[in-house]
Amino acid sequence: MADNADAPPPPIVPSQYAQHPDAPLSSLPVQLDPKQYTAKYPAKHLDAIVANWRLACYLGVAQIFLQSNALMQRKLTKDDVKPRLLGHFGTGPGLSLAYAHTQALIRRKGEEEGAEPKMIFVTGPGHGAPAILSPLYIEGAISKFYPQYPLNEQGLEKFVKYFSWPGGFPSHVNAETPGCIHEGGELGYALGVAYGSVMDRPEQISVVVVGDGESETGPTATAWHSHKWLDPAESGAVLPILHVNGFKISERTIPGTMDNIELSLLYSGYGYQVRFVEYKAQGEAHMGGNDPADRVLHEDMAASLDWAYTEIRKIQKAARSGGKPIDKPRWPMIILRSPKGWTGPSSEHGKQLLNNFASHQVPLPDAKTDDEANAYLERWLKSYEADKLFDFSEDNLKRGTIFDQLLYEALPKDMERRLGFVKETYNAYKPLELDDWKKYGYKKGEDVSCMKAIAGYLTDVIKRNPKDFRIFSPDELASNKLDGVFSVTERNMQWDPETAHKGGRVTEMLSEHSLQAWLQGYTLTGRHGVFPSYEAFLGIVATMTVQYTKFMKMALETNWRGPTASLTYIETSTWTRQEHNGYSHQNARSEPGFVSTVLSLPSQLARVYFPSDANTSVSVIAHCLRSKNYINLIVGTKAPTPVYLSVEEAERHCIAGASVWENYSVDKGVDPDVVLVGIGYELTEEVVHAAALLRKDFGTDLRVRVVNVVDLLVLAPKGDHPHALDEAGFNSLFPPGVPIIFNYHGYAGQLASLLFDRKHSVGRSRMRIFAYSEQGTTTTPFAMMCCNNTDRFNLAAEALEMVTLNLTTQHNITGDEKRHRVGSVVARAHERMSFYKHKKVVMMRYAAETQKDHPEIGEVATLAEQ
Ligand SMILES: Cc1ncc(C[n+]2csc(CCOP(=O)(O)OP(=O)(O)O)c2C)c(N)n1
Repeated sequence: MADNADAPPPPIVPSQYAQHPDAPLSSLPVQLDPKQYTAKYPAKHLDAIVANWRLACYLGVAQIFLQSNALMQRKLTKDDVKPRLLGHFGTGPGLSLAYAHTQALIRRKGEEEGAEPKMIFVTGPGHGAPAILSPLYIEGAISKFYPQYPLNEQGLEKFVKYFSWPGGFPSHVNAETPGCIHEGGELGYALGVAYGSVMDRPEQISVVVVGDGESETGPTATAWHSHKWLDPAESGAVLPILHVNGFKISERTIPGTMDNIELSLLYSGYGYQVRFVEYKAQGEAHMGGNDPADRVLHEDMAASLDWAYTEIRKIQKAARSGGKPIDKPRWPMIILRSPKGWTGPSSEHGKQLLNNFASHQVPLPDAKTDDEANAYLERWLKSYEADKLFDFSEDNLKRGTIFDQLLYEALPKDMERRLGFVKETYNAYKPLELDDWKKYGYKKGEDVSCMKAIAGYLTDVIKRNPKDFRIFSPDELASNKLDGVFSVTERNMQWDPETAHKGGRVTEMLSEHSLQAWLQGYTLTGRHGVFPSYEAFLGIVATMTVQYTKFMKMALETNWRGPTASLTYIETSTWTRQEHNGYSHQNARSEPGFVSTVLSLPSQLARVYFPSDANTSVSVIAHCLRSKNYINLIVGTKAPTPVYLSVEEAERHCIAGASVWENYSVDKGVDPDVVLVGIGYELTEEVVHAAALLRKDFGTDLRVRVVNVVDLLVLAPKGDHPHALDEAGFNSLFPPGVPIIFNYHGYAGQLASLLFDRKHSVGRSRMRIFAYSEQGTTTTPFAMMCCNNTDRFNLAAEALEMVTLNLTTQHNITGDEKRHRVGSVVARAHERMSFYKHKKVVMMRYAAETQKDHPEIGEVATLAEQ
């Protein structure tokens, strides 16, 4: 197995360019004669594509501008124009073009092959929502999912008006958009999402439009490599369309400054065959999508999609027919060069609109207030000749539409294949086959790595779910001690002969962005995955997670999307055990960081777990894999550590989310003078040791309760989170008036913000929080604790101080009890506190002199006398 390689790696597989080492650069872009392809279709088919496109462009402009008169059956007035002109036009015609041609391709291939292929459409420039909503309305998907917008005159008026209108469709594609599988606000991850959506779906092709501005983002730049993790035998294909309209909001794009040779070199280097489809002006451009150059481009686009489809099928056939898969297949891609603001007004008051960033958003912003602009808008809308594409005859209305039948000649016949209807985009969830986690538990007292315990469970998940579950990991599976899964699976990199074509479930790329995007695409189309990572670096995907959660929240608010598996992150190699990698790897995720990120999500969707041993770890991962529609974050340690709880105890503890650890508390934790709370494995271990120190010194005179919190959000304010403790539950763990010391793995602020609203049941002055405080260096594990004041000596000293202050001011302790207990604790408190502080200094000195922790530190904490 690759992980235990005892032989040198196989030689690098030569690229296909190696067969033509002397080929001139100009031969890199794919050459084809569009007529050869389009001659095969009836002329009506191309007319139908053009009609779909022009109508979609019209409806797109209408959505941006009109609150009434959507059909333009009377003269346009300023009153017809919306008060707020929202949405983006510039990218629209290119997007609608790609959409119309994808639908037409499905139709053609269905006619040729007998069954229409299954495709998904992913819109990178999600700000161009009107351009996608329009064809969705034409194909019937809007009316299916939103019966308030029927395919009749009133429905269309309403559909146009309610774009970017309170209560209507938002300005960016999102979960409310049929067929959509990504949040279209934050640019950059459409390409990766498209790749995730086809993994383990051999029959599926996802067409994705990537904006040329979007292509400048880090997530997109890295996602071009995604095909290297796509085995054409087990997975489908992605057809990227890079939309080079040359401009972003107010600047040229990088691809917009590159010639065809430069672009071919770049994308050929990523491993693609590049086909250019270009708008080549023939004289002055007309508005309305009806100039000769438009028709030429349509022919080229149709032919190029046919070519791309054929190339995809060639690669898949070679891999699937039992013959020899093509090494390093060069997947097709299309670079579409179209002018920004295509089909729109070319200039206004001497200002260039067409082919300029000025048309990025709304080209005629004064259309409501200025007569000239309003008249220009009217000419523009009319230029699409949409009136020729409506058919209000009774026969047509009976068919359930108001659109000319010509339009349907370029749409998939099978409704389920129309891009807004594809089931995989909205209702494909199937639960995993999962075994009872308790079979994967450990004996109390054993030393077991929490991550190895999780890997043990995941191994079984992989065996039971060979096609629906993947691990997306940034090159750290072995380092994170999750490599036990390699007993049943492999990595999945297709350019490495050692891991190609083996059905591996481990998808490892050193790009957290790509992993996140793949996981999203994979999950939103019905499958399951986990994302383990070094704790220090998961924050890289924080904004993507936030965007994804927005998608999920809105998905839950639609009544037509089914559930999706939760996204489950496993953060390990935490700051507490990054003493060897040093300060750069010591992050509990700086604010705003990953725990903070998850805590800031809509609370009903967020879950944060800090398992405290191997058994709680297995219980938590099993729970997370069963869950739906959440963002689960598990933060755990990877070093072998004692199993504190039996399987049964772990189950009870995880159900409660937090409980008293009686075995480490005085008198089972009854009637405590102080509560020590551990959250996170190492932090809990220090709590257990601090309790042991106090017990050793004070016996039962000082009543210490140890609490562990495994489910962080039990501490959330009541009513804020489904897991939040109610007041009785909170008081049960933290009796009123008793000092509490939290030893928390994350940042103090995270915990403080959860506890802030507990003012009634708590009284915050009796709490102290010790947590990671950005102190660290290359040192020993215990010295890391000391740097952050989360060590046992500090906790014991702090506990004693709080108890002393509390006991000396409590007036209800009287008589013998006062003389005995208070006297014996308080009288010795100062001397013991000084000793603990001294001991800490001794331990730090020992670490500095020997590069190891004092042997006493590693001793197993003693159980309380029972
Ligand atoms: C990550 C991110 N940064 C910035 C923006 C703001 N923004 C919205 S549209 C846009 C320009 C996009 O250009 P491009 O991808 O080429 O799309 P198109 O020109 O087709 O509209 C920008 C920068 C964003 N949405 N996401």
